Amino acid sequence: MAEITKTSEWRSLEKHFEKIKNSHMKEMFEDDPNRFENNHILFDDFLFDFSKNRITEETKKLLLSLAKAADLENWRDHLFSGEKINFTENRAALHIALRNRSNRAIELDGKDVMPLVNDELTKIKKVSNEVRNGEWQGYTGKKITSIVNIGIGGSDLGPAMVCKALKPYGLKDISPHFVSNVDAADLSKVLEKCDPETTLFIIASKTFSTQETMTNAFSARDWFLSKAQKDEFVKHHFVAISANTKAVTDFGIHPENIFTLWDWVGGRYSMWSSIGLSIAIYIGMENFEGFLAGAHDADNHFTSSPLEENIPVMMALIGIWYINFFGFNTLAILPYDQCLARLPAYLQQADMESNGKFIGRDNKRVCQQTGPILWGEAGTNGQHAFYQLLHQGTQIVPSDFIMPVHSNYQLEGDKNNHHQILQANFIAQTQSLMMGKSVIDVQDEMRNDIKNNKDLRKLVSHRIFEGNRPSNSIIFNSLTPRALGKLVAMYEHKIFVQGVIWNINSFDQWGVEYGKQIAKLVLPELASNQSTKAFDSSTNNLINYIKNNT
Ligand code: G6Q
Repeated sequence: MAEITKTSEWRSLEKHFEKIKNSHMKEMFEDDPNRFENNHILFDDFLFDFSKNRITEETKKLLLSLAKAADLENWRDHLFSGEKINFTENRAALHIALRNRSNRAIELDGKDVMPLVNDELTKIKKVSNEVRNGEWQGYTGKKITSIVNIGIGGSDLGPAMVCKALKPYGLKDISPHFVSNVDAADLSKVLEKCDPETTLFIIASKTFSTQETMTNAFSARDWFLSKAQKDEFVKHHFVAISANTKAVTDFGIHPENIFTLWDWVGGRYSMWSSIGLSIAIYIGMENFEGFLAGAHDADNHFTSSPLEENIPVMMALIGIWYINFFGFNTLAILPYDQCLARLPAYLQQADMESNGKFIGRDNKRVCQQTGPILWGEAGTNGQHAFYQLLHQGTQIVPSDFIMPVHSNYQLEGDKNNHHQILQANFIAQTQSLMMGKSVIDVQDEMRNDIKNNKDLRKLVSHRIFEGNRPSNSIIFNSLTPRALGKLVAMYEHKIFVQGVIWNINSFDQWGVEYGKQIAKLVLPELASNQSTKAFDSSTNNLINYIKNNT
């Protein structure tokens, strides 16, 4: 493929950008009474409204041509047919097989992977049922009441986000905990809440060599054995999910307690696999299957909807429009549901680890910006903090507003309409970011309060809102396992589409591997009695300062 920025489609977008870069959405809405009609997609109970974006019919047409020029449809086929598109690791990216509820054959190296996936699901079902119904007992015969997932990055963020989001579906007498940071504070705080007799540790690590996870796993085992005393009891309290069976066995986990992961499942795409065991235990297998089914619905939508009616495709193209043409380099994820508080962190990994790359598939430096800096916070909390910058900052932050129509929570006899207030805030924000507030409106508003014209003139400019700040609105019926599966999978495909257009490999993560590598070089220097000269002067002095003050 030709360098994307050199294609005629890219050049047409550049020209078009010059034409519309100063257009205001307010006028676009005034000019076209059907703007919403023409700029939203309904998919099951999902409404994706992208009308509050700085796009015209022409923009959409040109962006869709860009997707075609990048051969998107073919790449989508490569992804779904198990080709080794993660070429730097010689791996397929087959997370879609993990949630393939149709059970159609998906071949890798000429072999259907579905029997493997189904066997693993059967095992997840068996263990999660046993833990939930008390058949799985601790070493003193007690039922499990705490599950502690020890993992980091892709082996933590997904299950942690989902268990929080789907708490209303969770079993009341089991508490899920997540330990990721090697900072002892993380594990200590969780252990304070647990009893060795009733705790099941899930050691989640694809490689089973990640320093943070292994350190926490060894400490958890020490904590357990300090009470249980006998190694043979480890079997009742430790299970592992890994692609590295040997390392798991060496750690002392019973072979029956090992769940398999394959190299074709990337860490950040792994919560659909046995990495989701904590989810299945907490919300039950039926709900976990609902979650998978939601993702499968999104997969079908992505593969079968025409590009212009395809939510992940349109999300991706709008993102490209902002990042590569307007130079708006961040994306805010703003869920108006407290249960989705961890969604921004989850998507931050999914997006930034997948598309934070400067080398293209052609092994050359890319000529355009790639993945956005993704961040966010649950609404309405963000409104009382960083939304100031969204409304009046010099940088423009395209934002995704996400909200269910019905909340899973209702206060008894709720006379105060919590959810309606939340909804009103969501709508008010997207509307005002788009519309802004003009000088005349501000003057009218202030005239009653400030009688002195001189003061009025001075203060007006501070209260003006330029508007024209873009947002997507994603509204769905309620936060069910199926809806959550759908939502996350749509973002996964949005990320994929952008990776295709930027011609990068969205499925490796050499930056993460680099972090793992360098920490191992520093550790012995910190541990030795000698002062270090191994690195640059800043690094040496930081290490020596810590040692001198320990
Ligand atoms: C995800 C990344 C990374 C990974 C963690 C944990 O895509 O590869 O976040 O999940 O580094 O790795 P392990 O599961 O091997 O411990």
